[in-house]
Amino acid sequence: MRMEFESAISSAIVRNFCEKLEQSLVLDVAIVGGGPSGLVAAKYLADSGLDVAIFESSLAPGGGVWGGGMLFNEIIVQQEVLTILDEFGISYKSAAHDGLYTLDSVEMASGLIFGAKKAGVNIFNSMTVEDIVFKKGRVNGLVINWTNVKRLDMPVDPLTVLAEAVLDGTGHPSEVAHFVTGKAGVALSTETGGIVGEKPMWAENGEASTVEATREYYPGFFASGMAANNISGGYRMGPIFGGMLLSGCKAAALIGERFSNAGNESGNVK
Ligand code: 48F
Repeated sequence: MRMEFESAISSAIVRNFCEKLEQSLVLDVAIVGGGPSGLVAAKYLADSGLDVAIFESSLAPGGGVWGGGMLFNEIIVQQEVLTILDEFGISYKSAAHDGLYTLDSVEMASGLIFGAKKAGVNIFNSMTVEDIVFKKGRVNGLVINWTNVKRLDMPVDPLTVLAEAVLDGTGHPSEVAHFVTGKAGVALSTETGGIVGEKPMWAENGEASTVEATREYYPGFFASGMAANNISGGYRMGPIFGGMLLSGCKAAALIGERFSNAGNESGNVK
């Protein structure tokens, strides 16, 4: 029987979506949250040949970028991240202060998403990470569900995604870190062993501490961006995003290094 036009549309969507999802059930790197740090980390990890997916609870990835500063849709970055913006093809102009640049937050959000996608990252939107897979003393993956299932509190069991490395890019709440401490009940490599909690606004300090705080906090568990800053107790910084982009780069470098070391040990470089 000839396939009707409507059925052809639905069938192609279902087939292709399922193909992407199936490809992402076992990953090298699973990133939670499609904010700026997660998107930058995703692009550079995918560029290096790793299998990477982002799970984003909102309909649109981009996190805190879209809204600029108090919904004035412009954001600020520092000179040292211009090469990252160039690599994503995002434009910027000099601000009235030495070393600061301003850019359109809609271009930045869409440019980061497009860059990550074009590098080969599978991005799943409207999917919430509700737990971690924790086996043999390390974080091994994620537990995912549709955001609306969570919002409506429906009694629907989730699915799982396994990954060699999990990156918490969930921003201020550092949700994955809460699963690691609260559900797995293990200590993170912080001064208290727990989530220290974000301090008030101090822009320069927060920018530096975000990058500093980007690291592995438990075997298999890394954090970037405001999640890292919240875990380690850094200051907040508002609508300046250089630290987020540098944090994404650092996360990609640290996770990438882990894979090259593992590859060198097993003779199995990807
Ligand atoms: O907060 P967010 O933009 O992450 P970020 O990379 O950047 C922070 C800045 O945007 C801004 C800032 C800079 O000065 O302070 O806040 O640290 O994006 C986090 C993303 O994670 C998603 C959330 O919807 C957002 O898009 N997210 C949060 N929890 C979950 C999640 C979850 N449990 N599952 C999936 N996605």
